[in-house]
Amino acid sequence: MMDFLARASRMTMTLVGLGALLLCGTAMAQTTTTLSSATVQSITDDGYNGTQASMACTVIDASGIPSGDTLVSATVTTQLTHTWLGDLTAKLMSPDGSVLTLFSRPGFTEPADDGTGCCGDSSNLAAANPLTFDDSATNDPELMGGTLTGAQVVCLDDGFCSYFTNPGAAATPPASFADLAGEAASGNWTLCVGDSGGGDTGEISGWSITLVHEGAAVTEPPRLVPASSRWSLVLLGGLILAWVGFGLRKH
Ligand SMILES: [Ca+2]
Ligand SMILES: [Ca+2]
Ligand SMILES: [Ca+2]
Repeated sequence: MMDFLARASRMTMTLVGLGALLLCGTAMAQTTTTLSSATVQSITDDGYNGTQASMACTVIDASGIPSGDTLVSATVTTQLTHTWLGDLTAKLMSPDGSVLTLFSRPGFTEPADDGTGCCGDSSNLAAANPLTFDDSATNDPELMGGTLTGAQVVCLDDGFCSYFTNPGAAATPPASFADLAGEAASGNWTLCVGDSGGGDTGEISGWSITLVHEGAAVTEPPRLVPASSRWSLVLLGGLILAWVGFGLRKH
């Protein structure tokens, strides 16, 4: 008899718990949005001086994401066409105004983020061989092209197509995509590329960004149970009473 009552009590508690979950819910969905730009923007040869104004920039409009959503994580894929990649510095500007340097003049330890000094890696970048920047990647972009000779193309000829971010002499934070977590996801994301050495030229051929974002946590207020569910609860209650009664008669 005691065993039966204990089982009945446990079942009742379980049903009460399930009912509470059905009546009060917490909503916080994560969404992944990938947006791309096919805008071609030529990069001024040897024009970089450390300012955004001295860089070629193209914008991805992410205003379709709800304005209250915050960023969880991001990755960027660049399509750059350029010889002598060591000329280049690439930066991502967030809608909130943060500047994340993806890479800074690979192969050259620049004394400052101002375009002075010379020279980085001589390998090439091609739009047909896009590069992905991702916190979980294992390749350092400062070593980009380091195993290639002459005019070989990164990713195509060395298989190194994914990199983490390395700001070099550029100001931090942010130093990684993780440092942008909690910022607004909605708005304009901008890729800018500057060139710090004369003679080799190129362009931004396109790029894309993948944004993982989430809305604010919302605890929904308790709801009145709809009429159809009320009849289900009455039926369930009746079944429990019948089961308990049957158990009592048996004992
Ligand atoms: Ca460097
Ligand atoms: Ca090289
Ligand atoms: Ca150049």
